Amino acid sequence: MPDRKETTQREDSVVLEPRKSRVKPPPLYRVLLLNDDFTPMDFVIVVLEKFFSMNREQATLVMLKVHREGKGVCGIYPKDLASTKVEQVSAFARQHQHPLACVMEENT
Ligand code: TYC
Repeated sequence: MPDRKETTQREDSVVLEPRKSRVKPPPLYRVLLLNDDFTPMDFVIVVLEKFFSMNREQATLVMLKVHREGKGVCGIYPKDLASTKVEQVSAFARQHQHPLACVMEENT
């Protein structure tokens, strides 16, 4: 049995048609920053630039959203990369003695 559906065209050439995949793609994860009363706004902007490749304007908008609404999405990644971002941001915040919290959640 051929692995894919075959169509025989005129002149006997054969086309392999695209077939529906039966596996679902792996889930993606949102990486979020949580608000607190102590981490300086400028530090949060630096985090967003350094770890999430945002420019100053994007970083400022996300920081202000977190400040006003309590949390905000920094990026959406496969599980391993999301987990690495959470670890990197948490370690960086700890080194600078800020309580900034970074978490991940499945992007359902
Ligand atoms: N709320 C902080 C302040 O007023 C700023 C802040 C923003 C802290 C975003 C954490 O994820 C955060 N200095």
